[in-house]
Amino acid sequence: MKTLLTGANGLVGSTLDADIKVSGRREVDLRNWEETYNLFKKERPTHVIHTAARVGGLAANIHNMGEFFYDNMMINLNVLEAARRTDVKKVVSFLSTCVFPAEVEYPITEDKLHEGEPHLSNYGYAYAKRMLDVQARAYNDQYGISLGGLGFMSFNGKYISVIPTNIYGPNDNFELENSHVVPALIHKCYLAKQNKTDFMVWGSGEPLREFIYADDVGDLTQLILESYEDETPLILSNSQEVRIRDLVKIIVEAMEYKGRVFFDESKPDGQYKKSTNNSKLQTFVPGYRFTSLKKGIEQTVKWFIKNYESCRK
Ligand code: GFB
Repeated sequence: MKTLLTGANGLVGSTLDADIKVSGRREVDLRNWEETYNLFKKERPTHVIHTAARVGGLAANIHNMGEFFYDNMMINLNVLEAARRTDVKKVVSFLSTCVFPAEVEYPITEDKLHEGEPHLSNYGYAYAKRMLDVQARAYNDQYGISLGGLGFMSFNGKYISVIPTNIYGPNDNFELENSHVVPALIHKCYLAKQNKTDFMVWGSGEPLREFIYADDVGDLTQLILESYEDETPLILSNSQEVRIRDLVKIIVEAMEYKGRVFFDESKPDGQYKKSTNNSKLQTFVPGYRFTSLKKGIEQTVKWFIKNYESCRK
């Protein structure tokens, strides 16, 4: 197995090991077909973990809908097509539970992926990521397992989509405005403590989210690359839901912040919830021990304070 990892310096990418690590646009701009195809022709990987994407939190998605659609469409079209043309045996690509329909019967299961419009706050990103699943299915159908001339099975590659819930952990983007809720609030709480100011949280604090620790996503991804034989998508979640206001309590405790917390209801709440059913994952990895939110947040806060000067923010 010769593995190529895209997005190697990202939140999930930094938890994974690979023979070839591609870190960011400056190295290879995956929106550019020539650059992407040359990379695959030169490196000839047998397996690909495709984590590279244009990502961001609620505000970034709302304010850059067109760019999130275009960049992710181009990156995914190029990576899967270059993989196909260079006979890659298996590609594991990443979606996110925000791509599921906004109006859906909860809990979410994999088969509901295309059953209606996604939430408006993730529109561009969600449809681009859905098309990644469509591309994977279309490629599996045309280029996947086929009966060779003499009735021998010939295997021409498998394209799999994994669908994690909100991921958090070390090496995240802690930028105040455009990052996801966990890194944004860790950074804001840190500054409120440093500057002895109030800790401002967006929205009502009522929405519900499921968070999965990046290291757990890394573990599961390695297992999926090695032994997940099904072609249908797989939700990566621990199905443990938390209200944003309770997440805030965990961050305040981990940061030992003693000041006041305010909820700024002029800021968006986004989707109310994205509750998942992870029974398919439980069947694949029975009894997998997920990192608890409390422990994951403590480790991320420790990492952030230690790497404050150099981390993405
Ligand atoms: O993580 P987040 O930006 O994305 O926000 P989504 C989650 C929730 O946290 C929302 C609240 O209800 C926000 O109102 N929140 C409170 C904050 N304070 C803050 C803050 O300071 N910053 C942020 N960012 N949120 C994303 C999708 O949706 O989920 C992405 O837009 C991706 O495409 C990601 O799928 C996993 O969970 O709402």
